[in-house]
Amino acid sequence: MAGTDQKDLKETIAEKAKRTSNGLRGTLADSLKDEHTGSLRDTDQLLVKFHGIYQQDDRDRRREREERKLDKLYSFMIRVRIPGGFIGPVHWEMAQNIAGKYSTGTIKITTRQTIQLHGILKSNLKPTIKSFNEVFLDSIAACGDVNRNVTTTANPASSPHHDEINNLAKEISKMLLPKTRAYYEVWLDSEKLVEKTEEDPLYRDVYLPRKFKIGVALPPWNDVDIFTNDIGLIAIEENGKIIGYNVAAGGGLGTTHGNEKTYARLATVLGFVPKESVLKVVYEIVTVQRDFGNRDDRKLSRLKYTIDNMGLEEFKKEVEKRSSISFQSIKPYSFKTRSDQYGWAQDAKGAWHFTLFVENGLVTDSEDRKLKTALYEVAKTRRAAFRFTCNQNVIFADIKTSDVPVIEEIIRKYKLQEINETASLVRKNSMACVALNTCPLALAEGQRYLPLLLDKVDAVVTKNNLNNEPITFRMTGCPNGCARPYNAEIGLIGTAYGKYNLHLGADCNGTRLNKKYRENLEESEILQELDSLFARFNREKNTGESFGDFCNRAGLTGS
Ligand code: SRM
Ligand code: SF4
Repeated sequence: MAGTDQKDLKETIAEKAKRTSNGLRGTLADSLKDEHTGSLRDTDQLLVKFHGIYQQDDRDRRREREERKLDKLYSFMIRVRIPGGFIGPVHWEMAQNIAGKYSTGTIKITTRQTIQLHGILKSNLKPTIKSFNEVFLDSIAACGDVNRNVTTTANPASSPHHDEINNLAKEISKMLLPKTRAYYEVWLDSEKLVEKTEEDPLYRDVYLPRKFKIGVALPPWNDVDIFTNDIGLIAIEENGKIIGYNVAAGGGLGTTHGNEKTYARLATVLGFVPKESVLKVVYEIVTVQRDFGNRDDRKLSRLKYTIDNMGLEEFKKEVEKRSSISFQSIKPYSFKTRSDQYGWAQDAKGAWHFTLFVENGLVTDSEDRKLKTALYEVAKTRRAAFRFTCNQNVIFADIKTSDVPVIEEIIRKYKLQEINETASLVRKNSMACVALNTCPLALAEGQRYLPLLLDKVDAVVTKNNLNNEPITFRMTGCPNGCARPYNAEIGLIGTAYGKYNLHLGADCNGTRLNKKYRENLEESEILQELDSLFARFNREKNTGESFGDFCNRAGLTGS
């Protein structure tokens, strides 16, 4: 093996792709020009994720294309970077225009407060990114082994400190962006600014071993599902001011069926840091993960494994040493809900916000519901901004009192309030991931199936007189956990087409994981199990006890 050094022998394909990428450029420019295929070169498929783009193919059409001896039907998904989930009306209007012109037309609000477009052809990638850039939106680091979209408690009416945590999310996002100009060169045809790869003291040429996620929560609201993040910052308020943050680390949900070494984990609260120290601490947690994270096995490389391998105390000490900041004792806090506050709410500054339930985050027009048209009209008024929630919903936000009637008129015209009012509580507390037909990892359906299943679940709920119970119900098409099913009161995790593991026993505020209760259930079995569980819950629950707490108390958490 002449010319192969020790490093090459040990290095995984992903690590080598990063190290030799020339600042994430790879051969992307050439891949894009190649008109013989709708696909990118193999290594470029890995690198393009750091630019917020995934290569996919239409899985519904795989068999037919195979029979016709055709290549897969390749297209791309773009995920925009929107820290805190806030964009203006101009941005939303542009997103819809782009969606109509270059993608399937549907916009997906994700579980991390941003939006995705699917079905973009290779030749339309550059025009798409250029159009987003016209309104100063980008997709840098929305995916890849770097820090991803930073999430926050969504509704400004939750606290007078909402602006402050939003600004923090933006600062963190900016601080942890890769320094390379590759995005601008590849997609926006910017001139090459430097011959050599740009200096990046954080990511260097190795980036992180794996994806990295950060959220900021304002108790008592936990819509951001703070403990599922690699770093969760919990704002602590004293005397009407945010004085600092309890820092939690090591959350992550992805597991692999059959790989016992993988597990879902909620973040552990390390301690309190004053607000002037929080950026430094966040930065150094990231450098510890960069230097200590597992680069040999991507299944075991998230921060949760790094912490468990190092030991919590050792990990804490390393962060303290690097940041020269000592964690103080954890300050008291408590979460009371993960639900969005549907309908109108006014914030401390007097602005109004209308939260709309968007089932599984899919903004589209159907025969009986013109959701996309309604959102476009709201944007056109320029009287409301848009805030996405980690529950895949949208808030028409920051509306002056004098502008409320204009927005109300659109809400009435498109019967949006009716969506909020007619959806059952379980449905309003449900989420599904994308899964089929675009997700290459899906074993079962997600967002296409959950609404149909919930029609039947709703009937079982009603039969058992539980219509007033806001039970969290989450479904994913595989064990990666994109709709955070591992801390839902009812979690359904796809194992094969039409089959799901049923998990029970998480609490309603997102502070306890559930456990696997039954395996490989088909729809009829799911409904049967839920019927008997709901009947028992109705009979035996204590006053005020949530379904998850009941399952946990009753030991309904294991096969
Ligand atoms: Fe996710 C991979 C969709 C939130 C854990 N996720 C994927 C991919 C990109 C599949 C792939 O690798 O090719 C999916 C694209 C499907 C498609 O066609 O669009 C995908 N994940 C999503 C979204 C769109 C689900 C949704 O319906 O909203 C969410 C986008 C969030 C965003 O805007 O950034 C999404 N993914 C999550 C979350 C929830 C969260 O972050 O709050 C998780 C669990 C938390 C965590 O990270 O542990 C999550 N996604 C994963 C994993 C497992 C990671 C792991 O540590 O094992 C994968 C697979 C992987 O990384 O190898 C994955
Ligand atoms: Fe795809 Fe699995 Fe994530 Fe669902 S949970 S989007 S099936 S990776």
